[in-house]
Amino acid sequence: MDSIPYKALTPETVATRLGDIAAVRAHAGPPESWKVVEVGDGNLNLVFIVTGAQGQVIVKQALPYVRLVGESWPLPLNRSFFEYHALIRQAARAPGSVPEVYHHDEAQALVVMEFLADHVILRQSLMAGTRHPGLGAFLGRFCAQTLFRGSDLGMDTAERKRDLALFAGNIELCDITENLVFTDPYFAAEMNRHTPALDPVVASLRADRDLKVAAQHLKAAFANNAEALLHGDLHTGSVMVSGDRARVIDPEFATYGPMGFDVGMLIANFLMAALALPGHLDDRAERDSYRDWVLQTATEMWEHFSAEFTRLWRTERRGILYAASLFEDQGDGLGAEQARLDRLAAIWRDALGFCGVEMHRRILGLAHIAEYDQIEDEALRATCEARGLVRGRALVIGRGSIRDMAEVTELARHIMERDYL
Ligand code: SR1
Ligand code: MG
Repeated sequence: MDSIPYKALTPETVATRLGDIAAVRAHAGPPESWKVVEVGDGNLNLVFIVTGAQGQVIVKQALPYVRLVGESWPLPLNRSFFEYHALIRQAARAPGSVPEVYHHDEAQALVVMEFLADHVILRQSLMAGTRHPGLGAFLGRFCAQTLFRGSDLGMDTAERKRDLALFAGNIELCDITENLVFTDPYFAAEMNRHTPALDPVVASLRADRDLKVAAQHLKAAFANNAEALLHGDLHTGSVMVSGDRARVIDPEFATYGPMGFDVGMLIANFLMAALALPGHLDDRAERDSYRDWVLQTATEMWEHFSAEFTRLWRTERRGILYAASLFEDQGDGLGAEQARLDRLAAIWRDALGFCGVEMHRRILGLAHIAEYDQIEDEALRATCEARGLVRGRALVIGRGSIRDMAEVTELARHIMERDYL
């Protein structure tokens, strides 16, 4: 049977098009009762909230182009297929950490999933100065479980190789990351934009040979080191929160890459949230206290990542790497520990570098972040962004010598008191 050709949904067509799907009816009730609104505010897709007699669901559908830019930038629909496959793997590897998937239609490029009642996007919450207890622990465990269990440390070799081949098809989204994160910020690429007052700092970054070389080393690591299945776009816009609950969403950029990429992107987005606070919280004492919470959350994320990675290393290391037959089975538990520490050190170093380039691209590239963009006072925005650029450089260049999160957060505090313009 021929499948129905793809058609972008509208609030008016959702009930007709999805009303017969049992999994959707089971969660939302009969389609006659549905009220549908489109709420997508991301860069790429349509997102509908369907509210019915029985409950609510989210319908996420890919558009055949980049929503942020328009039809002039075509983008394949198969990103929905990769998002679905990433979501079901994350659900298995880190139970309870992602929305439940109810239905996937590959031809229509859509995923129907759990509606996260009362949740908001973490980025918005960070601008509002809201605290979320346990967030760092949740994110650290999510990264450790998805990355360890999605790598040659934890996976069966045949499954891993099949999976690597499957996600190798996510070409165009990888291409976006490769260009937007690692290359475009470092020259005057067509779609870049930045706050004009940053010009002198931007000129000095783009003339910085060491920085450009380091960014390309990081790009090589992203492109060549298929260490684990990554979320691939793990910023604070890809996390939803409600009090002490959190879920990770939007893994359409999923690809095999270095573990430090997800971890570093998260750290970057916490650092930028802290650096942008002068634009959002006026009261100095409140701002300093909230900055400390944000930095502490980033620290806890790394600590919980390390602790959970360590636990998994000791209890679930059943993949082809660092076989127990070479270490524990020979009475050489210390050898396994030495290898674990080496792996963690490599992830840490990578994470710092990825953190730095993520900070640069969110200030200089196409896809900015609300924390900076919503600072209306242009001079203040430039001051905050300049600190982000300087901090980003220090992380990229210093990634081999920065020891721990205490050093990272101390430097962030220091930089927040300085003016680089
Ligand atoms: C053209 S897509 C721009 C950015 O939006 C996504 O959220 C990713 O971060 C991507 O780099
Ligand atoms: Mg996204």
